[in-house]
Amino acid sequence: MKKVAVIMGSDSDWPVVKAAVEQLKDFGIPYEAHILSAHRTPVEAAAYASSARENDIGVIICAAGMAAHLAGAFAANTTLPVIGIPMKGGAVDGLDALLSTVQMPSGIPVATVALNGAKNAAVLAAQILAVSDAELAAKLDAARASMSAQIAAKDAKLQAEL
Ligand code: RP5
Repeated sequence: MKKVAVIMGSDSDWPVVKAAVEQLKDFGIPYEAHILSAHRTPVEAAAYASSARENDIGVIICAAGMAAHLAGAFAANTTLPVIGIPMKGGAVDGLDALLSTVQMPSGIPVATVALNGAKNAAVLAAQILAVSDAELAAKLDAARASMSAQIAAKDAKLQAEL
């Protein structure tokens, strides 16, 4: 199976981003995680993105806050799918990161999840890899079934209280 690369702009992003890594572990997806910055380590970030495909990576997740150019900078340097996580925080609590991540120019997409949406970034990465992996697709189906069962149990509990 191809790896998922989980990239964050700062170690301050890690407490949120680790939820993506936990989800990848749950699905048994190989991953690597790195701190790279579009602004503070631009050369290293571009080199990582440019060589990602030859390094057996299938999907790249990029988390960044404020003037969040990390996902866009990665997307500019690879044709692998890039998923952006805009991070809450800063003077406008993530609105800047959301717009910086989602408003990409035509032809260079970034699939943007919600503010701090680390778990969904990992699930989306899994769904992309599962296009050509039946075993992983079965794990995704099982996770959906488990979610449905949990909601049904909560509804039954609610009904008992009415
Ligand atoms: C962004 O700036 C990072 O992704 C982080 O969300 C934010 C703040 O970074 P630090 O100043 O905490 O390193 O580049």
